[in-house]
Amino acid sequence: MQYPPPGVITAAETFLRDDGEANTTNLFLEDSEMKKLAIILAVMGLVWAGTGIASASYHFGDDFETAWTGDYASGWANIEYAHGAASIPKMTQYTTVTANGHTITPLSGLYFMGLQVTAAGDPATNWWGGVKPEFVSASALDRQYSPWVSVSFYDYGVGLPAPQLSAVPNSSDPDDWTDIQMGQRWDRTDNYWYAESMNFPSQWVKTTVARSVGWHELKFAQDTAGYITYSIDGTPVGTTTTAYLDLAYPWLQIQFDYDDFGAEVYFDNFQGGSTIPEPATILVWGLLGLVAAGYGVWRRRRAA
Ligand SMILES: [Ca+2]
Repeated sequence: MQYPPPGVITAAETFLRDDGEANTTNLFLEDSEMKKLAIILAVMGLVWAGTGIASASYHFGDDFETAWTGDYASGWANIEYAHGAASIPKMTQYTTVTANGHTITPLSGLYFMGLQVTAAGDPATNWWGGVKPEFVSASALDRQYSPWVSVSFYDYGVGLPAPQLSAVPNSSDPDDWTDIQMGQRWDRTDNYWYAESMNFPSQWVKTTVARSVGWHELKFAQDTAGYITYSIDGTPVGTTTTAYLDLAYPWLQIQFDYDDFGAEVYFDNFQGGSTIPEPATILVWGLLGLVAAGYGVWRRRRAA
């Protein structure tokens, strides 16, 4: 079989909203303009600690409660692929999967809607599909800020298909396009797996966590040394072998067998963030200003 592909994201940093107010950590805000984009952007709450030293909480997410039109939720896009034609996933707001299994605190307190990702590419060439958020600040996910990314997914308890959380963290090797992945595998019915691919192919590691029907949470969290820990439902199950510069470019993936074309998987509560101390706060606010002015920090990974 083919292992899931390393994703190649050529552009990431787009829009961020600075509400300009002092907030408590992880406070979510929604304004009329962002409603049109059907995403929740919660960014940059200044938190003053008891010592008087300011720190900032950067938080982004999408709970998929707001409807969208077209094949991609607002703020989301297809992901590129370095080894051939890009997959063609389709994003649909779902209402049919029970919310009763949710154990993760939702972004906005709403469990009703989620994200269905359906394989919609050419079944002769695609065995996966991936969608990427375009509202994430890569610079705020630098390892010095202890960044994290998580998502809930629904496991039907069968072998097919497989929802996965992925990211393409930067390393010090300019030719590297390593990605990290975590979740189900389409041809495994026992436990959850994670992978770290230094270029190609991926090296999958079986966790000790058995698959079970219902909602589960996948999470990446990076320490200041650069290593990224994989967790399932709050339990750490492994760590990357490489120290990365950041936890940038997260994305969601569906992986399936060719014969299962049209398969679909379910996600909800995609989110992430970091903690930024005062000196960096100034820098990030400056970066936010640049973004607001229309400058994106564009990054291109080498296509193999
Ligand atoms: Ca939701």
